[in-house]
Parts: sequence; structure tokens; C-alpha cells
Amino acid sequence: MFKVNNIVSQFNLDATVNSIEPYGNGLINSTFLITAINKHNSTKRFILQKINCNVFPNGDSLIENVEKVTAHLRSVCNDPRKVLSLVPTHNLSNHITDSDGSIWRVFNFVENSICLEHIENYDDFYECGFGFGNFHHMLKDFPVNTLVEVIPDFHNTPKRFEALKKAVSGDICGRAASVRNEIEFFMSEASFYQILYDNYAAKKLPLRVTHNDTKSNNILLDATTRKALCVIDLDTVMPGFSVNDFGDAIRFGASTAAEDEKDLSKVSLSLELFNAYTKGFITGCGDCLCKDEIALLPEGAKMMTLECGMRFLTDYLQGDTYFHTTYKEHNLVRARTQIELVKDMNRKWLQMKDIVKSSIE
Ligand code: ADP
Ligand code: GN1
Ligand code: MG
Repeated sequence: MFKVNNIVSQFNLDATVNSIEPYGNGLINSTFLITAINKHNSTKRFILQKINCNVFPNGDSLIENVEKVTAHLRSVCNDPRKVLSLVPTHNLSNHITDSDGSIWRVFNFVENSICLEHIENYDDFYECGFGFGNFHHMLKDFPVNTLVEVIPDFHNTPKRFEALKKAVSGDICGRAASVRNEIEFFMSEASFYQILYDNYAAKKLPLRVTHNDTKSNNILLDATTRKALCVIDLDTVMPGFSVNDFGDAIRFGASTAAEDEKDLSKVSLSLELFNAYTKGFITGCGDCLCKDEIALLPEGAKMMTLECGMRFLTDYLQGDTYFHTTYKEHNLVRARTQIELVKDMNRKWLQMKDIVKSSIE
């Protein structure tokens, strides 16, 4: 803890630190809650984060992206609870680099907010959709080419498929033979992976500023009104496709089971939740989505579920070096829930298409 205390002392919190505790359930970065007392004797809280430099080797560019995007959001929305703010250091920097080369930053804590690990009702999920849709709306005039692609090809599903096949042939942990069925499933969907890039090439799908990690625990709702409040976890904000932002949220939030549920009979796509998110997202986007983008929303949902499943399986084959895991088969269990969800999406495909169509009539 000495090291963390030392890190915190370099930020200009304007308050005396009482405690620093691990916080949240993210799979990549390390997050801490700082509780402090200011000179008026009021409690002030902050979020401290250490960026995972294996995942984000380009930490300086990541912080620059976050600074640019939050500055733009502040220019279109002046409510401080609705936009993340980086707290400066005493040297007026927006982050510090420690002796190991790791990057740390502090955000103001958004008080009286909740963040959902599981969706509890349709209205909450509508609000998540509205909030992420509104994020696109607020960033529609942001010059997308000024953002650094901090993880190149992050949602390039064809490349993720190539990476899976390479992990299978490399088989460095000797695990491939035991996951033949899972590998076979991803092979059987191979003709699907190119579809968004084909639409991009045909100029039907524009490149936008996208969040790229739209799980429900990456948006804060107001604890009193349960209205969408603030989009967080901006590390993967990069140029991308809106349908993937829609899709990742569906993958996580419209599933009837947790991402790491072992009992696959509990995993399915809730069409009611799909409907709620679709309505919220399209409304939040306002006029910024084009017709072809809206038509491809179901493809985004299936794509992100397939891609995330492949990423979990690839990590399992490679010895669990990317995602935080708490037991040996954790990534495999996660890959299996994603496969189960895709199978259910295939069964409910026409209904998903109909829900999207009826949302714009
Ligand atoms: P990770 O990249 O590890 O997922 P996040 O940025 O999503 O990290 O933060 C982890 C958790 O911390 C979030 O799910 C949320 O509960 C909480 N959190 C993060 N930033 C804030 C904030 N500014 N105000 C309140 N809670 C926050
Ligand atoms: C990671 O950091 P977190 O938990 O919000 C991952 C996402 C995955 C998600 C799966 C940078 O997100 O891409 O969809 O886990 N983030 C990164 O739960 O790889
Ligand atoms: Mg997160």
C-alpha cells in the first residue's frame, strides 16, 4: 500500500486522504476508491486507476484520447456529473508514470450513482442504451481521426478469428484437444465475420467515435432517478462502428445469465431486454445513425458475442494472460456462455430484426 499512497500523494486532491480500497469488477485495469476529507470537513471521493500496460502499451496516447474526448463532452454538456474529469497532479499533469513504467490517473467520483453488474429491469437497460446512444450523439462532430487507435484492430473480428486459429495451431498449453467443439463452433460461423467490414467498404457503415466496451458496468445511472448519467471506462474510445457499441451492450446485458455462468441452461437472449436497449440506444443517438447502421444492429450484437467468445477461448488456449481469471477454466466457461448466446441469437434472429425494424417505424 506504501506505493499506492505515494502515487496518490502526487495528485492535487485538495483533501486529506482517509482510505484507499480496491474497487469495482473490471477485467483489465486496477481500480481503487480514495476517500478523503476536504477543508470544509466534507467527504470527497475519487477513483484511482492503474492502467494495465500489457493491454495498453501506449498509455500516454490513451490518456490523451480520454482528455480530448472528455473535453469535447464538456463542451456540449456542462453538468459535471455527466462527464468524467481527470484530476491533475501537483505538476499539472493528467497522469503519473511510476518507477515500473505503469500509468496512474485519478477521476472525480460521480456521487449518488449506481453501476449495474447485472440488468435488473427493462427501464434500467433502456437507460443504458439511451446513455451510450447519447454518447455517440454528443461525439458526432468530434474529429474521429484525431484519436489514437490504442489497441489496433480491437474489434476487427476477422483478425480475432485469425488469432484464434493461430492459438489453436500453436496450442502452447496443450488445451486445444479438449475444446474441439468450441473451436468447431467458431469455424462454423466463419462466413459471418467479414460482414461489417464489407458494409464499411460499401460505404454503408461509417467510422465513428465509439466506446468499444459498452458493458452495463461502464455506464453510471443516477441512484435516485435511475436515469443515464455518465459513460465511464473511456480507455478503448477509438474509431469504430456504432453497431459494435450496440452489440457489446446486448452481449453483456441482454443475456439472461452472467458472462461466466457455468450452467449453460441459464444462458439465453432476452428479447424483452433486447427491445428495451434498442429503443433506448436509437433514441439516445438522435438523428446521428443512418438507415443502414440501424438495419445492422442485430449483426453488431451477434458479432460482438462471437468476437468476445473467440477472445476468451484464445486467451484460454494461450494460458490466460489477457483477462483476469480466478480459476483455471474461467476463460473457457466465459467462451461457452458466449457460444450459447450466439446459438440463441441464431434461433431468435428474425425476431431481433423485427424489433429493430419496429423501433424506427
Ligand atoms: P475497468 O477498466 O477495470 O473496467 P472502470 O473504469 O470501468 O475500470 O472502473 C471500475 C468500476 O469503478 C466501474 O464499474 C464503476 O463501478 C467504478 N467507477 C469508475 N469510475 C467511476 C467514477 N468516476 N465515479 C464513480 N464510480 C466509478
Ligand atoms: C474487458 O475492462 P473491462 O472489464 O470493462 C475487455 C472488453 C471485454 C470485457 C469482457 C480493454 O472489459 O473488451 O469485452 O472485458 N476490455 C479490454 O468482460 O480488452
Ligand atoms: Mg469497466
